[in-house]
Amino acid sequence: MKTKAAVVYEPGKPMEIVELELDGPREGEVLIRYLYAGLCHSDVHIAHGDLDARLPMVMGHEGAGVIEEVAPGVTRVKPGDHVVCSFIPSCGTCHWCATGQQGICDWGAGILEGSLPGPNAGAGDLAGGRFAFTGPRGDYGAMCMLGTFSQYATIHQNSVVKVADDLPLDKAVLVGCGVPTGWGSAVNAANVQPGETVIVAGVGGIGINAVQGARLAGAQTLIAVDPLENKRAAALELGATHAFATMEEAAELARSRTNGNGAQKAILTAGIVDEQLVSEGFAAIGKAGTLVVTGVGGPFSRKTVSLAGSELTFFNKTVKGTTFGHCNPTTDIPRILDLYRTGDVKLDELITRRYTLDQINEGYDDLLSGKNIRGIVVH
Ligand code: CXF
Ligand code: ZN
Ligand code: ZN
Repeated sequence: MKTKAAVVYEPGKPMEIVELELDGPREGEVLIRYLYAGLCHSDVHIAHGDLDARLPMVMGHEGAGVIEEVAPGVTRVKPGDHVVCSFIPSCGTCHWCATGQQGICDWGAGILEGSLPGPNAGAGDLAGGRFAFTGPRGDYGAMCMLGTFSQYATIHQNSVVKVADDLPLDKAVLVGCGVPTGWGSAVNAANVQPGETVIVAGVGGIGINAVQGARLAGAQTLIAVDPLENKRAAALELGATHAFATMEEAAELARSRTNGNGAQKAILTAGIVDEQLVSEGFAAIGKAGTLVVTGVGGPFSRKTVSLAGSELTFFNKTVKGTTFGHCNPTTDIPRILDLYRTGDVKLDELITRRYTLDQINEGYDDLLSGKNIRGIVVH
């Protein structure tokens, strides 16, 4: 069948809208009609060449839609089911899935090749090396084995999570990457406890959800850091108790709330985390504090960082990296959606603007200029 999709052909060039041929589902795969896709900074990292990827690639890794067709061997979903896609698949049987760590399933984060995690993330092929999209320039990969900036895609059942029919998919789409990555970085990775002083640096599409997670986990002083006023305002709306433009101001407040010790937890979620932010975050946490670093599928993935050795050891500090906020897609996507139903996790408030697929480059211009918490494509 034919499908219209937004494709990156060359790093640094705008995405192009092209018509592609889509091969139907084979063993274990499904045909999905995407209804909505989310705009995440990681697409830009590939489009700009910060992350190595085989091109051309159909972009987009936040998606929600309807299952149109299933191939033999599919047990997770049936035609007509509403699903949210997970940017990391969960095979259910690898060591990580079997030990409750689906967010690093070998299918999605298996082999560190170049700067991209996973056997398929860099090439965008399906399991077995097959490319479902083909077009004028041969085989086209699908970002994170999804390619949600296409009207239709053939994807593996391991990449989808069934959701209730009455959930609005334009909100649920955000629970495929940005929301669990941020929320889980506070709830799971940082393990925020009631009464703690927590700093979240970078409160865009990921960090705003770290704020939501930390609030729900009971943070007492919850400090958002972002240079942009609109982001700080959104963080205050969604649970931050304070918001500053710099980490220095946040660290000072954290010390004043902890007898001079420093924050119990700091979470770095900026689209571009750099070494300076890591050392500032490390300095902002106190004795026994934890610094969590997430959302860094950009230039940071090629960097090394230095930490003050004496603070690391004398002060029992922990530095923790996290992908997908240590969430398990098959259980945490429904869990977060349940919290959305009860009003404990806000999703509607995260959507700044809706775009057509043809407006995709405008959407990314808005993302890069800091206008959006999250933009979504309405297919
Ligand atoms: C990214 C991580 C790096 C590879 C592409 C997907 N995750 C979410 O944005
Ligand atoms: Zn993402
Ligand atoms: Zn697995």
